[in-house]
Amino acid sequence: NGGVAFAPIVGVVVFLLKGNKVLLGRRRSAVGYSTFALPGGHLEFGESFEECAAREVKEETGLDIDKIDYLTVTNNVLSREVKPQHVVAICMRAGLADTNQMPQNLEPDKCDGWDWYDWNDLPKPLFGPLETMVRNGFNPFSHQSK
Ligand code: 8DG
Ligand code: MG
Ligand code: MG
Repeated sequence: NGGVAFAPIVGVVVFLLKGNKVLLGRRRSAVGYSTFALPGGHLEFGESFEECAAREVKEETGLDIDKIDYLTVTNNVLSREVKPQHVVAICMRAGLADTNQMPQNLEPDKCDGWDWYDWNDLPKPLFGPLETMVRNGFNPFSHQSK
């Protein structure tokens, strides 16, 4: 759980891509309240990044993902939040296992709902860590996974 953390925590976030769109939801959590963010959550004991990505996307949206790969990592010190936290975010990319699947809002206490957004016309405000990536020119479509 991502409450007050006195040590850095590991997050896994997923750029779920469909055509030229990415899945985002407006957060209801205290951290990043009301900002648009990727699906994702915290790495659990023993999980691979891919397992965590698939589990969090399933828990939050009901979607099954595939072609999961690693993109990059970001170091986010969210010191100005009501619940300050320092999260190392592992950023993954994935596609839909079945392109006809529709996202469901399975954690309505944490999110207002999921939708697809054109990468060139992202909603505002973005969650701080995502905003920083976009400002730095990060592009999940063209990024070479390593
Ligand atoms: P969990 O209890 O399900 O494990 O956690 P969660 O409630 O789903 O966690 P979260 O706040 O959605 O996010 C996981 C961590 O990743 C959190 O410390 C914030 C960080 N994070 C980023 N960027 C993004 C992002 O774009 N989306 C999400 N969801 N989290 C992000 O650094
Ligand atoms: Mg979660
Ligand atoms: Mg989450």
